[in-house]
Amino acid sequence: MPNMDLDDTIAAIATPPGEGGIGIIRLSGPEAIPIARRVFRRSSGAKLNGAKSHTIHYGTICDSHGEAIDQVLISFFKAPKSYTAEDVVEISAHGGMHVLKKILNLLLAQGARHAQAGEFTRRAFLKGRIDLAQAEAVLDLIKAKSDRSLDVALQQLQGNLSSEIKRLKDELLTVYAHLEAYLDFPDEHLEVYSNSKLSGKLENSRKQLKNLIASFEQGEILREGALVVLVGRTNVGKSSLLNTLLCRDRAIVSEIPGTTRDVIEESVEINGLWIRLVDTAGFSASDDPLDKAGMERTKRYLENGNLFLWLVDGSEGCLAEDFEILKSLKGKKVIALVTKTDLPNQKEMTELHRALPSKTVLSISAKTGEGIDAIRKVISEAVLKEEFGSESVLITRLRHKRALVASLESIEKSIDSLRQRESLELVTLDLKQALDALRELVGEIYSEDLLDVIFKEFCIGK
Ligand SMILES: Nc1nc2c(ncn2[C@@H]2O[C@H](COP(=O)(O)OP(=O)(O)OP(=O)(O)O)[C@@H](O)[C@H]2O)c(=O)[nH]1
Ligand SMILES: [Mg+2]
Repeated sequence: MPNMDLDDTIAAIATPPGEGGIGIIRLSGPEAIPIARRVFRRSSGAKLNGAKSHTIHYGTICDSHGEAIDQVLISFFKAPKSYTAEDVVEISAHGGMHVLKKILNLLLAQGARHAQAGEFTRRAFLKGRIDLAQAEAVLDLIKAKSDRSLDVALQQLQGNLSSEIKRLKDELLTVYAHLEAYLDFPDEHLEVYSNSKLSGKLENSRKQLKNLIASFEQGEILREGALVVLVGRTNVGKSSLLNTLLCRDRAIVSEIPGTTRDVIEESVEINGLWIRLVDTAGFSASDDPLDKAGMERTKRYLENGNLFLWLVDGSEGCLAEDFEILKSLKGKKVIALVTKTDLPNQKEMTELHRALPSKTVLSISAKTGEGIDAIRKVISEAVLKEEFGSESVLITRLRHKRALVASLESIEKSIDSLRQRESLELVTLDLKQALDALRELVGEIYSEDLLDVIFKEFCIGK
């Protein structure tokens, strides 16, 4: 990232492009307050001298010739009690792009530098106001699309993951410091932990790390959305169900088999969860090249779905082809939906009930709405695991998981070394690596490249 200097003052429009009620421009750095004073006049025309931290003032932004640009509210936050832990000024102007750009250009002409993406949050991290996991949570919170993903991001921002990592680190550090002291001062007859006490402590850390790593599957689903895939023969009602769950007419529905040929993915919030619903081309043995291409695409989704809704037409019964589809879902989480229950002549589904537990079979009608709320309930129950309540600390990012796995592997190595009665130096070395991996997770150790990768996902002005 070019021109990243922590000693200069940065400025950016913090609200999204387009027209809005208000638009906010943010300034941060040592010159933030002097620059703001130069461009702001109180409504009385007086300059703003000695504005206190955490105060808001009404007035006008004027250019270098004294020409008014906009009437604004201006807020002052003096270091370190601000978002970046630097002096920060926020100008709430009218929310039009032209006026906001004019004010921004004025600030740049007064010596501010245009901020890079995520640079305000990067400064908050570099100044120690938040750690790296919290900085990432800022982005997750902005991008959250459901109650649960918002909840997880907010808890991470408030430090629940950071405290958990700190606790793990402290436990390892106690063992590490003890071994270091013992090795550094061999003549002082310090008492070393017994092998079993050491193993017990490391085993305990191992277990906690494993539990945290195991939460990733759930955490990732909450952050990125669960992939729920609708599969079934042609004409069983997949697209009709997609439309019903989305509450809009998204996919074409017709009585012609093979209507849907491409995969359609749309997102929707279901009971507080972000769900990526996928309608697929119906399974068919057709030789038509377009049908075949559609089937290929459907098959790709069979690998990655978190949950599969297997649709069977209740007015036609469960046919051999239906069971073929179920076979291709072996090992996956499947819910069977018997569709079109509004039609007469519903067929017996004895074999279907025999093949699946009763809790996972529902009868539905996209036409009358029967069973649709029940599907929503079953989807959310299948996606949200009971053991992860709203208070649980969840790992939501691959970067965090990788750091925890690295830490776990080092601890397992140290446990092995102890078991094989290797030298304590070796155990200490592994412990140091386990600790370093945890430090990387919260950003006590970092590279500029890593920060570039993390913060480039942010918008400018955050
Ligand atoms: N009576 C009744 N008809 C339905 C219901 N759901 C779907 N249908 C009808 O069944 C036919 C096929 O519906 P689609 O939703 O297009 O089925 P599909 O599984 O997407 O079919 P393909 O895209 O060809 O694989 C249409 O004529 C729908 O109107 C239902 O609940 N009740
Ligand atoms: Mg369809």
